[in-house]
Amino acid sequence: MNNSNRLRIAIQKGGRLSKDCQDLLKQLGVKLNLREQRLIAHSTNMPIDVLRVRDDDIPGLVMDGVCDLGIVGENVLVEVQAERMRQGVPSEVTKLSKLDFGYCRLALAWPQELGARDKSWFEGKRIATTYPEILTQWLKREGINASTVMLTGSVEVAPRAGLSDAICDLVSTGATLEANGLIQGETILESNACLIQNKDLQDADKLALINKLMPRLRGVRQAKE
Ligand code: PRT
Ligand code: ZN
Repeated sequence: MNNSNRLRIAIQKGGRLSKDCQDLLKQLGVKLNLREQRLIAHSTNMPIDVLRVRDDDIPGLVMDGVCDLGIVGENVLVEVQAERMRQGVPSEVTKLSKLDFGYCRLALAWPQELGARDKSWFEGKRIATTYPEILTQWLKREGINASTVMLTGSVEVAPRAGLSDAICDLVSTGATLEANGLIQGETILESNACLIQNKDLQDADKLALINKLMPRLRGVRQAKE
């Protein structure tokens, strides 16, 4: 558990969500002394520490109470939750808010030369993905027997490299799929960044600080509408 009396927030260190997370904290009035290489940044005007880590670690840090809050893509949250549930490890968090950045969709894709395909084509096929839990659950729901190949990067080259028949990857503009000669199919998850809280957080001072920040967050989100 986070025994420090400072509210600890986990954000992505370097990547697509980093700048938006830093901008959001600024808009909430949290002043940070961010030094590039530091794991922890201390706020200079509020009892808040910001932990900068890989996005994949954020759900677990919040679920285990190492951090009180975290900002992470729903795609990563759902994947980690499913994995931990299967392992019988605590996997619940309180979702405080959806955020207005990090939008993407997790979608199936296959080589263009195959042309249009429906879901039944995936029967017996091998699908490369970074999200094996979400994909396996979807395949089960759809009654499709297909195998998954876990790749943490370069998923889009898997069919060309002969590693898989198809892929299931995050898409935003679709340019990566197109550049790799892939057709986008069914979306199996839509995702935004979200703010999560440890579900057992009871420290009154920290809860009061969160209650002070939440109306500001709502204000920031409304201003964007
Ligand atoms: O190092 P670390 O583990 O922290 O970072 P990471 O490399 O795992 O993640 P990162 O920084 O790439 O993405 C962080 C989060 O941003 C993701 O978990 C999503 O919630 C969100 N996000 C939004 C995206 C995209 N859009 C996105 N387009 N994450 C990845 N992509 C990739 C996708 O995997 C594919 O390679 O971008 C490519 C497709 O983009 P388009 O525009 O060509 O379709
Ligand atoms: Zn990651």
